Amino acid sequence: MKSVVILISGRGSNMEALLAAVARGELPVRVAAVISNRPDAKGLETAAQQGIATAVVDHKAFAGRELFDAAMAECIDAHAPDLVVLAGFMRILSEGFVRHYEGRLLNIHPSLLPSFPGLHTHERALAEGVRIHGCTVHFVTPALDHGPVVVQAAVPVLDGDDEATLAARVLAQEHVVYPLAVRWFAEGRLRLESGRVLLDAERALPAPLISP
Ligand code: NHR
Ligand code: GAR
Repeated sequence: MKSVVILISGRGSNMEALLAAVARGELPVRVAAVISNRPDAKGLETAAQQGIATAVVDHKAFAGRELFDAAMAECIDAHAPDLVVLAGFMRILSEGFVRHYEGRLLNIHPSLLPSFPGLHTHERALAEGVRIHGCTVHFVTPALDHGPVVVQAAVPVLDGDDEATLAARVLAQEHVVYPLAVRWFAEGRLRLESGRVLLDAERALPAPLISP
């Protein structure tokens, strides 16, 4: 069974959705650890209550991003995971870190990428007046929120929505698609090849060099 390390920064509801899917037998992975860059992340308590190993790598304790990323990578690699999952993780990761986990690092972003990369996505979607919003699971590449898309879920923007109501509608979909994407990876059905996402793609065997 594949093992997963989940990185969080706060509430951890996406982490909870993943753990719940594992508990229901719908997600065949072993969650090796939950790691936060913030010591006060609520999700750490939730994970510990469920018997999952937790760790904190506090970005404030490091002089720069590269040093933080190196410490984070060391903490992750101690668990030798097959997959690293960003679940509301709020620190931009350096190119070296991202390359180290190429093809085994997923993120969920609260917009329909490539619209609204970065922060404050719901506020910006409301300000733009879009009628459809949503979330995106993507492989992480060095270009922030521009990695190859695995799956997206769309929701309507309704009259009278504010940031909170819109965020809640999107979050409910995040909790559906993230366990789905991680499951595809766990089952060996999802991979990144030459920068493209492949789902259920059988590699054709090379034709044998035998003449009749
Ligand atoms: N790193 C790389 N290289 N590529 C991506 O696609 C990444 C990434 C790191 C995180 C998640 C992302 C999101 O889904 C993610 C994708 C944090 C910021 C940010 O500006 C932006 C996007 C995302 C995560 N962070 C501030 C920073 O200076 C700090 C903000 C805070 O601490 O609250 O790192 O949206
Ligand atoms: C989620 O909406 C996630 O998509 C978003 O933050 C929320 C975290 O909630 N992620 C980002 O904005 C990354 N920059 P959670 O901690 O309850 O999963």
